[in-house]
Amino acid sequence: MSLATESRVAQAAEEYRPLDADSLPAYLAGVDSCAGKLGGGADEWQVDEVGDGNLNLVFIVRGSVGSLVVKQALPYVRLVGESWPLPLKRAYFEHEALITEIDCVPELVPAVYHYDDTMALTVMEHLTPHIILRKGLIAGIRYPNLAEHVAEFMAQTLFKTSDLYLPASKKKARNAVFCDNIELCKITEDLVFTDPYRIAELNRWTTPQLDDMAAKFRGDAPLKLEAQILKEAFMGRAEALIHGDLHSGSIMVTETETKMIDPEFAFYGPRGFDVGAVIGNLLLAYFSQTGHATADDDRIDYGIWILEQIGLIWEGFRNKFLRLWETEGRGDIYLPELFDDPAGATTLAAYRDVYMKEMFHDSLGFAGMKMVRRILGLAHVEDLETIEDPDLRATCETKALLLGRELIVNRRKYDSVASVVSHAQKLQKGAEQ
Ligand code: SR1
Ligand code: MG
Repeated sequence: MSLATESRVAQAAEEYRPLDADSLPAYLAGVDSCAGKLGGGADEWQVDEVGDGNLNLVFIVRGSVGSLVVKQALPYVRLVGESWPLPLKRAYFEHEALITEIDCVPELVPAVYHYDDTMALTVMEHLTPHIILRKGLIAGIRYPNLAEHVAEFMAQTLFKTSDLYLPASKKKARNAVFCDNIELCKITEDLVFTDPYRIAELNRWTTPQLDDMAAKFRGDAPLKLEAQILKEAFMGRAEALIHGDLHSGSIMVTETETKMIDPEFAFYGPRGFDVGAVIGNLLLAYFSQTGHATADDDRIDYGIWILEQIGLIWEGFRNKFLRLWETEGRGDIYLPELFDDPAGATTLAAYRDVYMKEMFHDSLGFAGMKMVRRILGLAHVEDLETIEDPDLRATCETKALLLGRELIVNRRKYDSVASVVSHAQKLQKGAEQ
């Protein structure tokens, strides 16, 4: 732990206190930038605790003039309780990541009004009438700008924090800052890359329906080998500042707007991890659609819409990333004069091709890991959990597990999203069961 971090942690231990609906107004009244946004006096502000995530407190505060959101870290994992302590310094990394993202794509992240290191608290723009994308996908809502926005967010943040854009000294310095986000990385290392492949106390799944499948996964040598390779990539490849938890619960939407939230898991890791999180969660949404069908809507068309978004997101991301490379590639890793010779253009095209193909395969592997962990690990997703009939839920989950495994083990065989989509559709129709 760095000295700066140590002193921050020590100070936080002395003065930190979790806020609640009674104490928050007095706190905000002392912060001019926030009090002004709310308007009126603290006694008029309405506070609602709305946090439904796994880790933190989240409040919406409404005043006569405006509203805002307060997110405060708790010293433990909210989902599990005080038996699982978690350092408050994650609020620092979340704020650092947020301001980096704001530099890259201000229109795609919430504005930050105030940050308090000691209280592990950030005050942000209240996104309204936005809803969590995951809830929109469960409700069967289409978002015409989603793919474009998600692709833009990932291309800008993953390119502009990489060696293709930053001088090596700056990139290494930023990497050093985020290296200390150890405990949140460890959550991912355990919950995504390890626990679903072993007997672990916190694992859970739809039982008894998936008991055999869970056991099979724990004994599946090719699957465990590739999971291990992907875990090493996650732990060792400091390619860009990744959001680190870019699932559909970390994206807020209206029909026209999209905002990426909650980057507390951010660190310098493999670019494909964010892309994979998006793809994996859309695939989970896809396989859950049968579970949300009604007499009026079999959700087949909506499932097709979800699959189309995966293609649009990958292609949009790829094109935007390559365009940024062409127009703003100035980092120490990339010297255009190296490609000035007669064969240069071909060599550069080949390099870009290898770069994007590797990122595509990484993304598919991470997508698969994200799918498996949400069905066999601790933290599940509402898309599947809200399917009340356990047999129907297990049927959806089985298809998702089969595709997850396929993407992990055979990711290098796929050369396009179309081939992934076609495999997903075959599984959905039961052709390969
Ligand atoms: C114990 S935290 C469980 C999960 O919640 C977060 O959103 C991350 O995805 C983490 O793995
Ligand atoms: Mg979160």
